[in-house]
Amino acid sequence: MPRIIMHADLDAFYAAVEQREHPEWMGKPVVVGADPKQGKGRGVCMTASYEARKFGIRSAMPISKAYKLCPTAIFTPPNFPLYTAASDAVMNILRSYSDKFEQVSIDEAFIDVSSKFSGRKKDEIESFAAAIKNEIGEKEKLSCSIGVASNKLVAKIASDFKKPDGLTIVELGKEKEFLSPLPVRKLIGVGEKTEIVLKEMGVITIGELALLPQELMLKEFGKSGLYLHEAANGIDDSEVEENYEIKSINRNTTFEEDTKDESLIFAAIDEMLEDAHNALTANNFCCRTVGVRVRFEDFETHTKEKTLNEATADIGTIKSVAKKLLQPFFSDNRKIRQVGIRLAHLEEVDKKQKMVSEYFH
Ligand code: TTP
Ligand code: MG
Repeated sequence: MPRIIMHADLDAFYAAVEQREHPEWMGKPVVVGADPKQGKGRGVCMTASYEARKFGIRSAMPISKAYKLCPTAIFTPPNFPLYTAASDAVMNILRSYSDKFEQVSIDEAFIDVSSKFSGRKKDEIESFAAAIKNEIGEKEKLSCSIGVASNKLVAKIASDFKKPDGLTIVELGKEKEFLSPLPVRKLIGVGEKTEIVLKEMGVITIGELALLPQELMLKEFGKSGLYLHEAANGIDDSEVEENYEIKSINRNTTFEEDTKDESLIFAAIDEMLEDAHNALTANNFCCRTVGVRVRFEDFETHTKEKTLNEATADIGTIKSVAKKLLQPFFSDNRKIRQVGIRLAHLEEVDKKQKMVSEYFH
């Protein structure tokens, strides 16, 4: 079955967070990075708002050069805790729309949403992606660009196609046509060196690269030549998979009004656990630790966790552990403002099964 994959990438991420935190910077050139010290500072730009990009300022550019291009820009040092928190919130939104989720960097992720559609109607896909963009805009006040395609390779290039605030859908069967006019550099794996070699071979666009015979690519670039050949032809079978680096799955719910209503609180916990459990099983994981987090009306926050003897992916077990952990909080007089859950010590189910079968054979 052909898949529907989306790639979302936040626009001018660090700079956009800074503009959100300093509304007076909205609409102005903002550069996040080193202190330019009147053009004599060292270090580089991490990113620049789109207003600053109009002056030619780019990521990785020396800050002294950025200062020369636009001395009146707002130069600000990075505030990583702020970016991490914004990233986590956005990733949770993206995850909530997906069957499978894979975070690629602080501001981009792939989601596999194949099961959300019965066909591949463009307007349905468009409104689904628009809903994601809307939620990120409403809740996090950030804008992103989304690319949609039948594979990760094309979806990623599509998200970069119309930035900022873009939405590009590449229809099934049109992958090659979409890639064809773009420069080879857009393909992951084509760096400066490969670009130069290809140029010497007379190849500038992905379409031209696609025409080179497989044998020639193998001869020129070895194994990666075969990858490049497939990529240029819009072929990529790699799955969207939860990053193996992830250590835990966390979810939080803030109530509209602070509450002591046990059924309301348990319902929120159940919903978050089911959502986290979906993420867990979609990626073939089980967990050993189940945790809950309670924030009272005065913002005092408590966490409780239980580590099980054996990893589990059983939703019943996970729910009953969480409920037991939560129970003592109800004897407190204060109302609850926010509850959260955490599944941690994640293990890959396959790995565990493999170990077991190796042990028995
Ligand atoms: P990008 O997604 O590459 O860039 P961006 O989000 O700023 O702009 P856009 O996607 O709209 O083109 O990178 C995400 C963040 O990573 C960026 O905001 C800052 C950081 N970053 C660096 O610190 N150094 C770099 O060289 C790059 C490219 C990014
Ligand atoms: Mg980005």
